[in-house]
Amino acid sequence: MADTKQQWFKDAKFGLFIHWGLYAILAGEYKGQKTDRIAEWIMNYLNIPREEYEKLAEQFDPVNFDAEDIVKRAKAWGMRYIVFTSKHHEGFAMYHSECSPYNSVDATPCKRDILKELQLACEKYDMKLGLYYSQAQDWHDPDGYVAKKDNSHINYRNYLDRKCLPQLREILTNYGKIAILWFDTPMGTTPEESVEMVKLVKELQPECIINGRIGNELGEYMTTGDNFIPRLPYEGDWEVPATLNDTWGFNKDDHNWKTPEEIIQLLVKINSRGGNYLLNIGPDGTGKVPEKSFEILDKVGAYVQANQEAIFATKRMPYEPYELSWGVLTCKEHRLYAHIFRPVSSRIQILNIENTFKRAYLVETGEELVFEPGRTCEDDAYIEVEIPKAYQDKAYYCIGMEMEEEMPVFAPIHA
Ligand code: FHN
Repeated sequence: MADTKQQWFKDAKFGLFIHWGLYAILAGEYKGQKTDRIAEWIMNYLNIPREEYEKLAEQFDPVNFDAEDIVKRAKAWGMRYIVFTSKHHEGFAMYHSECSPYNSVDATPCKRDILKELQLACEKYDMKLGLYYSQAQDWHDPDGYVAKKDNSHINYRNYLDRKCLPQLREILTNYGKIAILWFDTPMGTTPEESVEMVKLVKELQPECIINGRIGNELGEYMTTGDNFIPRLPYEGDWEVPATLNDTWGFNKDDHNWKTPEEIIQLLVKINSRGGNYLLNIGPDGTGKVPEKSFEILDKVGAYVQANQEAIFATKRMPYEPYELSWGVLTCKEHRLYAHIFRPVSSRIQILNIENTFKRAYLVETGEELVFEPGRTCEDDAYIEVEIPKAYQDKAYYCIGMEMEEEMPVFAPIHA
């Protein structure tokens, strides 16, 4: 069972992923050719030669990037950590790297160390900072892996010694406390090579958590597939990396945004099953985050803030019901929470929680609610909670219930 042994990660529940690199300048289109796939893969999908692609760095002048603004907003949305792409598969470092001039300071007119800006903003607003680093795929380095292409000629060892390991050392040395090292697509990385990376991370920052995509089962928590939610509550520490539309990097033609309501439901569903939701934004080539992302996240943030106690530090539901026709349950210690996503009429009923209920209340206001525990003719325990008149045609609110006994942490749900 994956265990980070770090309470902050177990309690965090909601984080912000930021995918940003040179691909944002192309925004899904190169020389009139578009990609309708994830836009940060444009170099790979459209077979853009390395010498052509790297010229994008000369255009990198993100006048609209404001690290503080993003961090402040993430805080307001209730997010507890940020994971930023220090180097994605394209190979471009978004910080001042000594071991490769292909970076946001040396190769650009703006000469900005983006990671430093983000680090300072995170420190100022007390936000945990994690770093994404593409350890195997590097489409710029002749010895890095390139997915979907022939890799028989590469000398991965060479790339590890020249670029990957030295860059990991840099990002773990020059940018303060790093909460997570977020590896991705290990490709042909051997167990020994993954161990080298783990050792380096832990030598430099013993408390830095390593995600599941280090590969070779060496991660300290499970990273699910992109946008993939386990069907049932899942044991241990885990996280779902997810998009707001269909891309990570900015794509000007991707307007397939999820609604705020969908995102709230996904967040609570993931929390109810025991996981964290790492939700992405992709700034454009100038560093501006799409307005639509803000619009969605402002609404999600309003729900999260109003119902914080029913989200943060919750535990996975130990047994059914996890979901009901009107919404999803979360729990922690002596409390059970009913997140209501569809209007219910005058009451809700929750079956099968064997406990003594002491109190029911509206989480956002603290208003006490009338409740009645009982047993069905089949002798199943239930609790019924009366919905106040003003809420009877509403959705997206939460009811808290206090119980005599703590919810058990574990029950053999996969039996
Ligand atoms: O290939 C990457 C992709 O571009 C993106 O970074 C996601 C985020 O989880 N990870 C890989 C695909 O799973």
